[in-house]
Amino acid sequence: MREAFRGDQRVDAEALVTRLDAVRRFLGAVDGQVPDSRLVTAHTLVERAGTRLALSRDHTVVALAGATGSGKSSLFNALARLELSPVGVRRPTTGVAHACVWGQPDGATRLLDWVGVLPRHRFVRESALDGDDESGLHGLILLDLPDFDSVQRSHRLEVDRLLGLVDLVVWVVDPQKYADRVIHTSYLREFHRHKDVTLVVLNQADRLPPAELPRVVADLRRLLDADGLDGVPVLATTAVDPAGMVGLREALEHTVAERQAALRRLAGDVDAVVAGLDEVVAAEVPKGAPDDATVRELDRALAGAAGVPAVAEAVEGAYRHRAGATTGWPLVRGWRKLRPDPLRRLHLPGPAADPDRPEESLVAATSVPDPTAAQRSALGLAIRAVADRTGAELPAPWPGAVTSAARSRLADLPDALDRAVAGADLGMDRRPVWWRIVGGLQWLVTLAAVAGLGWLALGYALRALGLPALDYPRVGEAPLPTLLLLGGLLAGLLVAAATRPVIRWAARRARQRAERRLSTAVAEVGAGYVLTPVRAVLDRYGQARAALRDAAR
Ligand SMILES: Nc1nc2c(ncn2[C@@H]2O[C@H](COP(=O)(O)OP(=O)(O)OP(=O)(O)O)[C@@H](O)[C@H]2O)c(=O)[nH]1
Ligand SMILES: [Mg+2]
Repeated sequence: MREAFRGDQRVDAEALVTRLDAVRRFLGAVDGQVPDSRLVTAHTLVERAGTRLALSRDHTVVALAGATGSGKSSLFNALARLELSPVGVRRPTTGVAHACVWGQPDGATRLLDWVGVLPRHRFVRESALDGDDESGLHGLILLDLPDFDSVQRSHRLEVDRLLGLVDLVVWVVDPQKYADRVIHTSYLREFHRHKDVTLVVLNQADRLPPAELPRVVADLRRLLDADGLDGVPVLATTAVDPAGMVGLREALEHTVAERQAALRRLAGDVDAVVAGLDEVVAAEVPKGAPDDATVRELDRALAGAAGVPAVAEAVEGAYRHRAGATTGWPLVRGWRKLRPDPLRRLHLPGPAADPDRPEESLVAATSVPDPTAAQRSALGLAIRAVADRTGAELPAPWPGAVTSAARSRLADLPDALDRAVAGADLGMDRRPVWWRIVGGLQWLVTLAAVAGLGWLALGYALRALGLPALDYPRVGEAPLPTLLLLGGLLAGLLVAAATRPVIRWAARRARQRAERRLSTAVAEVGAGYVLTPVRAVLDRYGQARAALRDAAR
C-alpha cells in the first residue's frame, strides 16, 4: 500500500549547490540594501544547507511530528521494535527529541550532533540483531519529536527548531484531532513547498470502525488539499499492531533507499526562500535611468552651485581687461592695469590638483562666491529627481536605497565642485598673437607721434633761442613732424576704436568656451558623486535579480 511521493522527481545535488550559490550571490548583492530582518530565512538556509550537504548524505533524517497523544512515540517504538521512547498516559509525554539510527552509526553521529539530539537519547538499531529484517531501513535516522501544539513552550521551540533541519517529516494525526485548526494553519500549511518530503499518517486507525476509515482518510485528504498539500501521501497506521505499520515502513524504506530526501528538502527550502524574496526584485532593471533630461538638470544645478556663471562672467571680464591692457592706447595702458583682473579676484585658476591626493588640500581653493540658498535647494531638488526617476519603478526597499546613494556624498560635493572649478582649464593662460600685433602697432604709431612731437619741440626750442630754424620736410603742404604727431595720435585712436568690438566678440567666445569646460568639469563631479553611487545600487539590484532567477528552479 505504499503511496508514491509526488512526482518522484530527482534533485540533482550539483544543481542544488548551484541554486544555493545563487542564493548566496543574491545575499551578497542585497547586503546593506535590504533590511536584514527580511533575509533571515535566506541566511539560515545557506548556512544550514552548507552544513547538511557536508554531513552524511547516506543518512535520511525523518521526524515524527504531531499533537500530543497522536502516537508518535508509539510509532517510533513500533518501527524500532523496541521500547525506546516512553509512551505515556500523562500528556505531554515526550519532552526532548529521541533518535534511532538504523545501520552503522558512524556518519549518523555528526549528523545527530548537528541536529542536536542528546547522546543519551540516541539509539542504534543494528541489523545484526534481526538478520536482514531491518536492512531496508539502513541509513534511516528516525526522530521522535515532542508535541508541536504543546502547553510547554520549550516543546514547541524544540519542534520548530528540528522541523527546520530534518530531511523528511511524517505528520502523525489521530482520528480525534486530525482536523484541529492549529495542526493545519500553523504547521501543515507551512510545509506546502515541501510536499515531496512530507508524509501524513492517520494513526490509531484501529480505533475507527473499519467502515469509517475510508471516510476519515478522505476527509483528511480534503483538508490537506486545502492546506496546499495535494498529492502528499496519506497512510493509515496502527502502532499497536505490526500489520498496521507495513505501509509506513515501506514508505520509509523507499525514502531511505532513494537518498533524495535531504536534497529535496533543501530544494524546497530554496523554493520557499525564492518565493519569499521574489517581490524584493520583482521589477525589471530600469534601462537608461536616470534619463538624459534629469542628468542635464542635475548638471545645471551643479553648475549653479559651483558658481560657473560667475566664473564665466569673470572670464569675459578678464579677457577684455587683458586684451585692453595689451592692445589699448599705450598712453592709457598703465591706468588700465590699476584696475583688478576679474579672474584673479576669484583666485582663478586655482592651484593644480595633486593627483595623489585629490581629496585634500584644495578646500576653498577659489574665492568663487558660495552658492545661494536658492542654488542649494535647486541642487537638492535635482539630486532628489535623479533618485526618484531612477528608483520609481523599483520595488521596496530599493527606492530608499537609491535615494540614500544619491545623497551619500552630498557633504563632499562643495569641495569637489570648488576643486573642479579651480582645476578647469579656462583657456586664459596664453595671450593671442593678434593682441601682440595690435599692441606692436600701437607702439609704432605712438612712437611716430612722440617723434613728431619731439621734432616740433626741438624746432620751437631752437626758434626761442634765436638759433637758425629747422627746415621741416613737407608732405604736400603739411610739415612732416606735425603729420607724424597728429597722424600717430589719430591712428592710435582709430586702432583702439577698431579693436574694441573685436575684443568684445572674442571675450564672449572666451566666456562660452570657459562655460563649456567648467560645465564638463562640474558634470564629472556629478557623475562621480551622485550618478555613480546611484548606478552602483542599480547594479546591485540587477545582480540580485539575476541571482534570484538563477536560484529559482
Ligand atoms: N489503540 C491505539 N492506541 C495507540 C496507538 N498509538 C498510540 N496509542 C496510545 O496513545 C497514547 C499516546 O501515545 P504516545 O505514543 O505516547 O503519543 P505521543 O504522540 O508520543 O505523545 P506525546 O509524547 O505526549 O507528544 C498511548 O497510551 C498509546 O498507547 C494506536 O495506533 N492504537
Ligand atoms: Mg511521545
